Amino acid sequence: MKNKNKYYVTTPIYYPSGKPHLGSAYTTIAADILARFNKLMGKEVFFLTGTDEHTKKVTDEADKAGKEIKEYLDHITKTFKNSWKELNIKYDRFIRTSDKDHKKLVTEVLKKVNEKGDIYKGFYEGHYCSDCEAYYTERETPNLICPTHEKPLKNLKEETYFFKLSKYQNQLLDHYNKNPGFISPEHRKKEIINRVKEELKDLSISRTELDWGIKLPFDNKHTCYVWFDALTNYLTGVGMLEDKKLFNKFWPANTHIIGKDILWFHSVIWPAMLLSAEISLPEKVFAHGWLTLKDKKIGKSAGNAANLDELIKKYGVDSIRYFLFKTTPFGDDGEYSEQTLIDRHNELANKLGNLISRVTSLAEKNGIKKTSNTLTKKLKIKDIEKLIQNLEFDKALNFIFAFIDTCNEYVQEKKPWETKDQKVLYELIDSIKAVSIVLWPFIPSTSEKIANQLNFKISHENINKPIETKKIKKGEILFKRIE
Ligand code: ME8
Repeated sequence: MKNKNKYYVTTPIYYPSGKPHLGSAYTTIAADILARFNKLMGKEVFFLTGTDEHTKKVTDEADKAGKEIKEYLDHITKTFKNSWKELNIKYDRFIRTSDKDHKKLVTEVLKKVNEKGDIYKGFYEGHYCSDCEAYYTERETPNLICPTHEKPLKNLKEETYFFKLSKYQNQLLDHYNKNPGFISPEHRKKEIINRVKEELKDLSISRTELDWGIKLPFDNKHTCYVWFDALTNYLTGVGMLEDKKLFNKFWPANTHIIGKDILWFHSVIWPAMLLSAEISLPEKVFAHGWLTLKDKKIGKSAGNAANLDELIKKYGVDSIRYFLFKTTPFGDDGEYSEQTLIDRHNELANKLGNLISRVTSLAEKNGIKKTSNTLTKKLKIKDIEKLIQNLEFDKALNFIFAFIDTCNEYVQEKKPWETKDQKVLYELIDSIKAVSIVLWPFIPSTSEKIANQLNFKISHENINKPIETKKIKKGEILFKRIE
């Protein structure tokens, strides 16, 4: 039976061929928002992220750096962990595909799929992008240039093992049909379904030219295709091999969050692998849009324009988190600009920061008196919760900030600096409490500062439970305006 009290969310596992950047941070923060939100709703949460290490790019980068692969990987995974810590990401496991349990599980899955008769030996000839680690047909890319990386594709000719992806065409279509929420957003779902209906080719899942990776258990001259290896991380990460109890509690995953560039792998190849291995399918695959710079996907090459460490230093984590999810609907592409980031930061200062500093300084001076709070009724909690659950983060933030505007207008209208009305000040303090709790998934460290200052606990039941604090102290300035 379906366990509604648990929530398992994943990010893609990133190629550790360079430091994390604003694009990888985008997905990881989104997963963190969902993990925190579901925790707040009282669910038991498991949040998985990590690195996808068996890619040729890793060996190239290690060579360039003059390091052994392991030394290079240990160093770069540390930079990922550091960045996630800086960004206040609270994952439960950081999986590396070089982890022992993962290699063992990939071997098990390969054996199972092979025993099922879904793997056969053949010969592959076609085009490959080693940055996407993906095969392309001439129909998809008539100019033989990778549509994502804009680099020439490599011509591959080799003996390979194929996975019988074509066999699962009808089962996949049936699954999409019966589970309309499986692929999101809607317009991307249509594209995938049309492609699957048109044709599903068997997938080459091994390479003889590459040594770096996991060997096929039935032919050790072949190295497992990096995507077959990587997708399996979602099972290893939640203990399929080493912790059955954990696995039984959390699998199937509730939400795989990914970028639109890797939707095919997650909505077609991954479920087909699971069908073949007779493992239940995840509930939802959500493909978000790209952060772009001059209309190009931000990546390592974006350089300093979107350097994560610099941005964190300059604007603070919560301004970045807020900016990323307030500016663009999560499913769409969004053009990055530092000016927009500054505008968002100032919005936090002018709206939230201003409300808190005015109200707490008046409450410190005049005191507060408990009363029933009519103001918080205007905070549309149920709508906000539904929007977050649907990954409509920008809309949820619009609702929350509309309420902050209402609170600021209430201050103007009631003029507590003249009336010294302790009941009005109580209503405002109690509303700040409610708003800080719903903002916690988005800007956790700010919410926690407010909770410390006003002495309440961040919990779902406290959204509507009247605040008991009697003495209010004005705190530090939360966001300094940038001119
Ligand atoms: O694809 N905007 O790893 P990867 C938004 N290892 N999101 C972006 C982005 C941008 N400009 N740039 C990157 C891989 N991303 C595989 C995944 S999963 C089993 C294996 C995010 O390092 C986005 O989520 O290329 C994208 O899907 C992911 O980083 C790709 O990271």
